Amino acid sequence: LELETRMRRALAQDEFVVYYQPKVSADADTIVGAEALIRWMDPERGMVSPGEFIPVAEESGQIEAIGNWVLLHSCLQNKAWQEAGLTPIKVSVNVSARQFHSRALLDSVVQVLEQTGLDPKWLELEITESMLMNDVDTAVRKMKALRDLGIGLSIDDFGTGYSSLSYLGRFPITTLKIDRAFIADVDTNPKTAEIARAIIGLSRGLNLEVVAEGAEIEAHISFLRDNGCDTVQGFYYSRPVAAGEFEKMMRQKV
Ligand code: G
Ligand code: G
Ligand code: MN
Ligand code: NA
Repeated sequence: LELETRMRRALAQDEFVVYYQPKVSADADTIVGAEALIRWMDPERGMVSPGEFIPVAEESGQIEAIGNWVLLHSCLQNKAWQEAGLTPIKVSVNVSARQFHSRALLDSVVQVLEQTGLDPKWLELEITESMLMNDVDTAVRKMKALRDLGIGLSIDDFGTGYSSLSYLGRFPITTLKIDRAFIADVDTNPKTAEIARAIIGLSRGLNLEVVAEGAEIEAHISFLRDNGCDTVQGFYYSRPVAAGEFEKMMRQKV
């Protein structure tokens, strides 16, 4: 079967799963958040990577249904963790370009918040710079409407897009997420280290939370901690894991 057809069946037959990757506070070493990342357990082909099927879903329009599914399930899960008495965390959900530009996004978020009863401050959407640049005014209006709901907004893969820094002050965002390309050689390349320091400084100056992604080794962690990065995500702490395993990590702190 075509990927598109299999995806339609996957949604109906519950073959999608949300995995969670911890975001850790750089100074306290505690889990303060998670990125929700979709996984597809195809009964015939095993695990299919979102890098493979998200672009197809985006093309075919299925991304709206899949995106709403991820949003609902990660908010239900987060609410369940809170009701189980765990320290509240913020869950970040990736939004694709087509979802961001859809008229239905705002209503979908409102509906999920109502349906789950999750306090909006525990939800954040991750968007990329490239989604915002075609029509900056419209994007800013959409971001403001989302922020008015009380949720957070993060710029994902920051530093790799083509947005002008002059727009950064106009975007009503709460978080900058430094792309992992900058983190990878922060301990070996002095120029990369300087760029990472500048992004951290910029975020602090603009009162934004700054998250580093792709921290894989102790040297990345110590660099980020020493340079005032708030939050760190990466294989050093954990790969994305199923909800049950994530809950175990939260109970053990990291
Ligand atoms: O988790 P992994 O590294 O395999 O993710 C690959 C890509 O798929 C990343 O760019 C990630 O942002 C994207 N992705 C993962 N889950 C989702 C999702 O729920 N929605 C969207 N739009 N993209 C996702
Ligand atoms: O594009 P986006 O930033 O949403 O992609 C998120 C993906 O990045 C996650 O699904 C995860 O698989 C991947 N990722 C997370 N931490 C690391 C890391 O430490 N190293 C590498 N290479 N990839 C990571
Ligand atoms: Mn992301
Ligand atoms: Na990213």
